[in-house]
Amino acid sequence: MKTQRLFSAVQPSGNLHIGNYLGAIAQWTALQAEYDAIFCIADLHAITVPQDPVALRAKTIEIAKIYLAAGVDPEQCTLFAQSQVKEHTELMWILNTLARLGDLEKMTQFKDKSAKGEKETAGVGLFDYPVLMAADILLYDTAIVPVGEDQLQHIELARTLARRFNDRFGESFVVPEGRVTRGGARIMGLDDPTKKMSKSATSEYNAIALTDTAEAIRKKIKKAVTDSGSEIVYRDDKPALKNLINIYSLLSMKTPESIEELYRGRGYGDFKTDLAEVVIGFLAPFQERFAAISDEEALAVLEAGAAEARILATGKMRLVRERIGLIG
Ligand code: ATP
Ligand code: LTN
Repeated sequence: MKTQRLFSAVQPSGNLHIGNYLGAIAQWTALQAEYDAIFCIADLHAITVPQDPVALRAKTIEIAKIYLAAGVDPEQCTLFAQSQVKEHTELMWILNTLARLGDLEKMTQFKDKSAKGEKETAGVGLFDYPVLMAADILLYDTAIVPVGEDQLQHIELARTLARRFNDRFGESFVVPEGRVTRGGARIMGLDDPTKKMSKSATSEYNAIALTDTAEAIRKKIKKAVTDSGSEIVYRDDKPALKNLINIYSLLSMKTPESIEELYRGRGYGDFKTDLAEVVIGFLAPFQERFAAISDEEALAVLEAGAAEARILATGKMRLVRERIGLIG
Protein backbone atom coordinates (compact mmCIF):
# COMPACT_ATOMS: atom_id res chain seq x y z
CA MET A 1 0.00 0.00 0.00
CA LYS A 2 1.51 3.33 -1.09
CA THR A 3 0.83 5.97 1.50
CA GLN A 4 2.82 9.04 0.50
CA ARG A 5 2.01 11.21 -2.47
CA LEU A 6 4.63 12.25 -4.99
CA PHE A 7 3.96 14.98 -7.57
CA SER A 8 6.08 16.49 -10.31
CA ALA A 9 5.74 18.16 -13.69
CA VAL A 10 7.66 19.44 -16.69
CA GLN A 11 6.56 22.25 -18.99
CA PRO A 12 5.94 21.49 -22.67
CA SER A 13 8.01 24.50 -23.65
CA GLY A 14 10.82 23.02 -25.72
CA ASN A 15 12.77 19.85 -26.37
CA LEU A 16 13.33 17.77 -23.25
CA HIS A 17 17.03 17.27 -22.69
CA ILE A 18 19.27 14.95 -20.72
CA GLY A 19 19.28 17.51 -17.86
CA ASN A 20 15.50 17.16 -17.53
CA TYR A 21 15.90 13.41 -17.64
CA LEU A 22 18.73 13.12 -15.10
CA GLY A 23 17.38 15.83 -12.78
CA ALA A 24 13.71 14.92 -12.78
CA ILE A 25 12.38 12.04 -14.88
CA ALA A 26 14.97 9.45 -13.79
CA GLN A 27 13.87 10.05 -10.20
CA TRP A 28 10.22 9.68 -11.15
CA THR A 29 10.64 6.25 -12.68
CA ALA A 30 12.75 5.13 -9.73
CA LEU A 31 10.17 6.30 -7.17
CA GLN A 32 6.83 5.49 -8.82
CA ALA A 33 6.65 1.99 -7.35
CA GLU A 34 7.18 3.27 -3.83
CA TYR A 35 4.99 6.40 -3.84
CA ASP A 36 1.50 7.28 -4.94
CA ALA A 37 2.82 9.23 -7.90
CA ILE A 38 1.16 11.93 -10.02
CA PHE A 39 3.00 13.31 -13.06
CA CYS A 40 1.78 16.31 -14.94
CA ILE A 41 2.54 18.20 -18.13
CA ALA A 42 2.50 21.84 -17.10
CA ASP A 43 0.94 23.40 -20.21
CA LEU A 44 -0.44 26.37 -18.26
CA HIS A 45 3.09 27.13 -17.09
CA ALA A 46 4.35 26.94 -20.65
CA ILE A 47 2.05 29.78 -21.78
CA THR A 48 3.73 32.23 -19.39
CA VAL A 49 5.91 32.89 -22.43
CA PRO A 50 4.41 33.10 -25.95
CA GLN A 51 3.64 29.70 -27.51
CA ASP A 52 2.29 28.83 -30.93
CA PRO A 53 -1.06 27.03 -30.35
CA VAL A 54 -0.45 24.21 -32.82
CA ALA A 55 3.07 23.64 -31.53
CA LEU A 56 1.93 23.72 -27.88
CA ARG A 57 -0.62 21.00 -28.45
CA ALA A 58 1.89 18.85 -30.34
CA LYS A 59 4.52 19.42 -27.66
CA THR A 60 2.14 18.42 -24.87
CA ILE A 61 1.44 15.12 -26.61
CA GLU A 62 5.15 14.66 -27.31
CA ILE A 63 6.02 15.14 -23.63
CA ALA A 64 3.43 12.52 -22.67
CA LYS A 65 5.12 10.11 -25.09
CA ILE A 66 8.52 10.99 -23.65
CA TYR A 67 7.31 10.25 -20.11
CA LEU A 68 5.93 6.90 -21.25
CA ALA A 69 9.05 5.98 -23.25
CA ALA A 70 11.24 6.93 -20.27
CA GLY A 71 9.41 4.41 -18.13
CA VAL A 72 6.64 6.38 -16.44
CA ASP A 73 4.08 3.62 -16.08
CA PRO A 74 0.38 4.57 -16.17
CA GLU A 75 -0.43 1.31 -14.38
CA GLN A 76 1.55 2.56 -11.39
CA CYS A 77 0.88 6.30 -11.45
CA THR A 78 -1.42 9.05 -12.70
CA LEU A 79 -0.42 11.10 -15.73
CA PHE A 80 -2.28 14.08 -17.24
CA ALA A 81 -1.95 17.64 -18.55
CA GLN A 82 -2.42 20.49 -16.07
CA SER A 83 -5.11 22.26 -18.14
CA GLN A 84 -7.29 19.13 -18.02
CA VAL A 85 -7.96 19.66 -14.30
CA LYS A 86 -9.45 23.11 -13.71
CA GLU A 87 -8.92 23.04 -9.95
CA HIS A 88 -5.23 23.90 -10.47
CA THR A 89 -6.15 27.41 -11.57
CA GLU A 90 -8.87 27.75 -8.97
CA LEU A 91 -6.51 26.93 -6.13
CA MET A 92 -3.92 29.24 -7.65
CA TRP A 93 -6.32 32.17 -7.27
CA ILE A 94 -6.86 31.37 -3.63
CA LEU A 95 -3.14 31.00 -2.97
CA ASN A 96 -2.60 34.32 -4.77
CA THR A 97 -4.50 35.97 -1.97
CA LEU A 98 -1.93 34.60 0.50
CA ALA A 99 1.25 35.07 -1.56
CA ARG A 100 3.13 38.33 -1.13
CA LEU A 101 4.83 40.44 -3.77
CA GLY A 102 7.97 40.13 -1.67
CA ASP A 103 7.80 36.30 -1.88
CA LEU A 104 7.66 36.38 -5.67
CA GLU A 105 10.15 39.16 -6.24
CA LYS A 106 12.87 36.94 -4.77
CA MET A 107 12.41 34.18 -7.34
CA THR A 108 15.56 33.66 -9.41
CA GLN A 109 13.74 32.15 -12.37
CA PHE A 110 11.54 35.24 -12.69
CA LYS A 111 14.53 37.50 -12.39
CA ASP A 112 16.34 35.53 -15.11
CA LYS A 113 13.41 35.17 -17.46
CA SER A 114 12.01 38.70 -17.32
CA ALA A 115 14.67 40.43 -19.42
CA LYS A 116 16.88 42.23 -16.97
CA GLY A 117 15.76 45.74 -16.08
CA GLU A 118 12.55 45.29 -18.08
CA LYS A 119 10.10 44.52 -15.35
CA GLU A 120 7.55 46.85 -16.95
CA THR A 121 7.04 44.49 -19.88
CA ALA A 122 7.39 41.10 -18.12
CA GLY A 123 4.12 39.13 -18.05
CA VAL A 124 2.12 38.84 -14.84
CA GLY A 125 1.86 35.10 -15.52
CA LEU A 126 5.62 34.77 -15.44
CA PHE A 127 5.68 36.54 -12.09
CA ASP A 128 2.85 34.43 -10.68
CA TYR A 129 4.21 31.16 -12.08
CA PRO A 130 5.45 29.83 -8.69
CA VAL A 131 1.96 30.24 -7.20
CA LEU A 132 0.48 28.02 -9.92
CA MET A 133 3.24 25.52 -9.17
CA ALA A 134 2.35 25.66 -5.46
CA ALA A 135 -1.29 24.97 -6.40
CA ASP A 136 -0.23 21.95 -8.50
CA ILE A 137 1.62 20.52 -5.53
CA LEU A 138 -0.75 21.37 -2.67
CA LEU A 139 -3.91 20.26 -4.49
CA TYR A 140 -2.87 16.61 -4.12
CA ASP A 141 -1.55 16.54 -0.52
CA THR A 142 1.91 16.01 -1.95
CA ALA A 143 4.66 14.86 0.41
CA ILE A 144 7.60 14.81 -2.01
CA VAL A 145 8.42 16.67 -5.20
CA PRO A 146 11.33 15.20 -7.23
CA VAL A 147 12.90 17.99 -9.32
CA GLY A 148 16.19 19.52 -10.42
CA GLU A 149 17.91 21.93 -8.09
CA ASP A 150 16.64 25.07 -9.87
CA GLN A 151 13.08 24.31 -8.70
CA LEU A 152 13.80 24.11 -4.97
CA GLN A 153 13.13 27.80 -4.46
CA HIS A 154 9.65 27.37 -5.94
CA ILE A 155 8.98 24.41 -3.66
CA GLU A 156 10.01 26.55 -0.72
CA LEU A 157 7.21 28.94 -1.69
CA ALA A 158 4.73 26.05 -1.80
CA ARG A 159 5.81 25.18 1.74
CA THR A 160 5.34 28.77 2.89
CA LEU A 161 1.87 29.01 1.33
CA ALA A 162 0.79 25.67 2.83
CA ARG A 163 1.84 26.83 6.30
CA ARG A 164 0.23 30.24 5.86
CA PHE A 165 -3.07 28.67 4.81
CA ASN A 166 -2.96 26.10 7.62
CA ASP A 167 -2.21 28.77 10.25
CA ARG A 168 -5.08 30.91 9.10
CA PHE A 169 -7.79 28.39 8.25
CA GLY A 170 -6.77 25.21 10.09
CA GLU A 171 -4.76 22.16 8.90
CA SER A 172 -5.69 21.74 5.26
CA PHE A 173 -2.50 21.15 3.28
CA VAL A 174 0.47 18.82 3.59
CA VAL A 175 3.76 20.77 3.68
CA PRO A 176 5.71 19.25 0.75
CA GLU A 177 9.42 18.51 0.45
CA GLY A 178 11.62 18.86 -2.61
CA ARG A 179 13.86 15.97 -3.57
CA VAL A 180 16.94 16.21 -5.78
CA THR A 181 19.23 13.41 -6.93
CA ARG A 182 22.90 13.18 -6.25
CA GLY A 183 24.87 14.10 -9.34
CA GLY A 184 21.97 14.75 -11.70
CA ALA A 185 20.39 17.72 -9.94
CA ARG A 186 22.16 20.31 -12.05
CA ILE A 187 23.51 19.31 -15.45
CA MET A 188 25.29 22.27 -17.01
CA GLY A 189 25.10 23.60 -20.58
CA LEU A 190 27.56 22.02 -23.05
CA ASP A 191 28.38 25.44 -24.45
CA ASP A 192 28.66 27.14 -21.05
CA PRO A 193 29.37 25.11 -17.91
CA THR A 194 28.49 28.06 -15.66
CA LYS A 195 24.77 27.86 -16.58
CA LYS A 196 22.37 24.95 -16.33
CA MET A 197 21.42 23.03 -19.45
CA SER A 198 18.14 24.59 -20.52
CA LYS A 199 15.29 23.96 -22.98
CA SER A 200 15.08 27.61 -23.79
CA ALA A 201 18.80 28.22 -24.34
CA THR A 202 19.49 30.15 -27.53
CA SER A 203 22.35 27.99 -28.79
CA GLU A 204 21.55 24.55 -30.21
CA TYR A 205 24.88 23.44 -28.72
CA ASN A 206 23.67 23.98 -25.13
CA ALA A 207 21.64 20.80 -24.64
CA ILE A 208 21.31 17.22 -25.88
CA ALA A 209 17.65 16.56 -26.52
CA LEU A 210 16.26 13.13 -25.70
CA THR A 211 15.11 12.93 -29.31
CA ASP A 212 18.42 14.04 -30.91
CA THR A 213 19.84 11.87 -33.70
CA ALA A 214 23.17 10.08 -33.24
CA GLU A 215 24.73 12.49 -35.69
CA ALA A 216 23.52 15.57 -33.78
CA ILE A 217 24.77 14.09 -30.48
CA ARG A 218 28.25 13.44 -31.91
CA LYS A 219 28.41 16.97 -33.24
CA LYS A 220 27.24 18.59 -29.99
CA ILE A 221 29.68 16.64 -27.85
CA LYS A 222 32.54 17.39 -30.21
CA LYS A 223 31.74 21.09 -29.92
CA ALA A 224 31.22 21.04 -26.13
CA VAL A 225 33.56 23.49 -24.41
CA THR A 226 36.39 22.01 -22.35
CA ASP A 227 38.78 23.47 -19.81
CA SER A 228 42.43 24.28 -20.28
CA GLY A 229 44.84 21.35 -19.96
CA SER A 230 44.47 17.92 -21.46
CA GLU A 231 43.96 15.43 -18.63
CA ILE A 232 40.59 13.89 -17.92
CA VAL A 233 40.00 14.88 -14.30
CA TYR A 234 36.86 15.32 -12.20
CA ARG A 235 37.54 18.54 -10.35
CA ASP A 236 35.74 21.73 -9.40
CA ASP A 237 38.34 23.90 -11.09
CA LYS A 238 37.51 22.11 -14.38
CA PRO A 239 33.76 22.76 -14.55
CA ALA A 240 33.28 21.84 -18.21
CA LEU A 241 35.05 18.51 -17.86
CA LYS A 242 33.39 17.81 -14.53
CA ASN A 243 30.01 18.23 -16.21
CA LEU A 244 30.92 15.91 -19.10
CA ILE A 245 32.29 13.25 -16.73
CA ASN A 246 29.17 13.60 -14.66
CA ILE A 247 26.96 12.92 -17.69
CA TYR A 248 29.19 9.98 -18.70
CA SER A 249 28.99 8.60 -15.17
CA LEU A 250 25.22 8.93 -14.76
CA LEU A 251 24.46 7.36 -18.14
CA SER A 252 26.98 4.53 -17.91
CA MET A 253 26.78 3.69 -14.20
CA LYS A 254 30.57 4.10 -13.95
CA THR A 255 31.93 6.23 -11.11
CA PRO A 256 33.76 9.48 -11.96
CA GLU A 257 36.94 7.93 -10.48
CA SER A 258 36.79 4.92 -12.77
CA ILE A 259 36.27 7.24 -15.75
CA GLU A 260 39.35 9.26 -14.75
CA GLU A 261 41.24 5.97 -14.55
CA LEU A 262 39.96 4.81 -17.94
CA TYR A 263 41.24 7.95 -19.69
CA ARG A 264 44.50 8.39 -17.82
CA GLY A 265 47.15 9.35 -20.36
CA ARG A 266 44.54 9.81 -23.12
CA GLY A 267 43.22 13.13 -24.38
CA TYR A 268 39.87 14.90 -24.75
CA GLY A 269 39.42 13.44 -28.24
CA ASP A 270 39.08 9.83 -27.09
CA PHE A 271 37.00 10.83 -24.11
CA LYS A 272 34.53 12.85 -26.19
CA THR A 273 34.22 10.15 -28.86
CA ASP A 274 33.35 7.58 -26.20
CA LEU A 275 31.02 9.94 -24.34
CA ALA A 276 29.02 10.48 -27.54
CA GLU A 277 28.63 6.71 -27.92
CA VAL A 278 27.57 6.37 -24.26
CA VAL A 279 24.84 8.99 -24.76
CA ILE A 280 23.71 7.48 -28.08
CA GLY A 281 23.64 3.98 -26.56
CA PHE A 282 21.65 5.18 -23.59
CA LEU A 283 19.09 7.02 -25.72
CA ALA A 284 18.62 4.35 -28.41
CA PRO A 285 16.17 2.07 -26.55
CA PHE A 286 14.31 5.13 -25.25
CA GLN A 287 13.98 6.53 -28.78
CA GLU A 288 12.75 3.18 -30.06
CA ARG A 289 9.99 3.08 -27.46
CA PHE A 290 9.15 6.73 -28.14
CA ALA A 291 8.70 6.04 -31.87
CA ALA A 292 6.34 3.14 -31.13
CA ILE A 293 3.82 5.19 -29.08
CA SER A 294 1.04 6.85 -31.09
CA ASP A 295 -0.48 10.25 -30.32
CA GLU A 296 -3.84 8.54 -29.76
CA GLU A 297 -2.34 6.21 -27.19
CA ALA A 298 -0.74 9.11 -25.32
CA LEU A 299 -3.99 11.13 -25.40
CA ALA A 300 -5.93 8.17 -24.00
CA VAL A 301 -3.46 7.86 -21.10
CA LEU A 302 -3.81 11.60 -20.37
CA GLU A 303 -7.61 11.44 -20.43
CA ALA A 304 -7.70 8.49 -18.03
CA GLY A 305 -5.16 10.18 -15.75
CA ALA A 306 -7.12 13.44 -15.76
CA ALA A 307 -10.27 11.59 -14.72
CA GLU A 308 -8.43 10.15 -11.69
CA ALA A 309 -6.85 13.49 -10.80
CA ARG A 310 -10.19 15.34 -11.03
CA ILE A 311 -11.62 13.14 -8.28
CA LEU A 312 -8.80 14.08 -5.91
CA ALA A 313 -8.82 17.73 -6.94
CA THR A 314 -12.57 18.27 -6.55
CA GLY A 315 -12.50 16.70 -3.10
CA LYS A 316 -9.68 18.96 -1.99
CA MET A 317 -11.28 22.12 -3.37
CA ARG A 318 -14.53 21.34 -1.58
CA LEU A 319 -12.61 21.42 1.71
CA VAL A 320 -10.66 24.55 0.75
CA ARG A 321 -13.80 26.50 -0.22
CA GLU A 322 -15.52 25.51 2.99
CA ARG A 323 -12.51 26.51 5.12
CA ILE A 324 -12.40 29.95 3.52
CA GLY A 325 -16.14 30.57 3.72
CA LEU A 326 -16.93 30.57 0.00
CA ILE A 327 -20.49 29.50 -0.75
CA GLY A 328 -19.69 28.11 -4.23
P1 ATP B 1 13.76 26.28 -19.11
O1 ATP B 1 15.24 26.36 -18.95
O2 ATP B 1 13.26 26.63 -20.45
O3 ATP B 1 13.02 26.91 -17.99
P2 ATP B 1 14.12 23.67 -18.24
O4 ATP B 1 15.06 23.01 -19.16
O5 ATP B 1 14.59 24.19 -16.93
O6 ATP B 1 13.39 24.78 -19.04
P3 ATP B 1 11.77 22.75 -16.93
O7 ATP B 1 10.48 22.35 -17.54
O8 ATP B 1 11.83 24.07 -16.29
O9 ATP B 1 12.93 22.68 -17.99
O10 ATP B 1 12.26 21.65 -15.93
C1 ATP B 1 11.74 20.36 -15.84
C2 ATP B 1 12.45 19.59 -14.78
O11 ATP B 1 13.80 19.35 -15.17
C3 ATP B 1 12.55 20.33 -13.43
O12 ATP B 1 12.44 19.41 -12.38
C4 ATP B 1 13.91 20.94 -13.46
O13 ATP B 1 14.42 21.19 -12.18
C5 ATP B 1 14.69 19.84 -14.17
N1 ATP B 1 15.86 20.41 -14.85
C6 ATP B 1 15.84 21.37 -15.79
N2 ATP B 1 17.07 21.65 -16.22
C7 ATP B 1 17.90 20.83 -15.54
C8 ATP B 1 19.33 20.63 -15.53
N3 ATP B 1 20.10 21.32 -16.32
N4 ATP B 1 19.84 19.70 -14.69
C9 ATP B 1 19.03 18.96 -13.88
N5 ATP B 1 17.69 19.11 -13.83
C10 ATP B 1 17.12 20.02 -14.64
N1 LTN C 1 8.01 24.78 -12.84
C1 LTN C 1 8.46 23.46 -13.07
C2 LTN C 1 7.41 22.58 -13.69
C3 LTN C 1 6.32 22.37 -12.72
C4 LTN C 1 6.40 21.59 -11.53
C5 LTN C 1 5.12 21.71 -10.92
C6 LTN C 1 7.40 20.83 -10.94
C7 LTN C 1 5.07 22.88 -12.79
N2 LTN C 1 4.34 22.48 -11.71
C8 LTN C 1 4.85 21.06 -9.72
C9 LTN C 1 7.11 20.19 -9.72
C10 LTN C 1 5.85 20.31 -9.13
C11 LTN C 1 9.66 23.50 -13.95
O1 LTN C 1 10.37 22.55 -13.96
N3 LTN C 1 9.89 24.52 -14.67
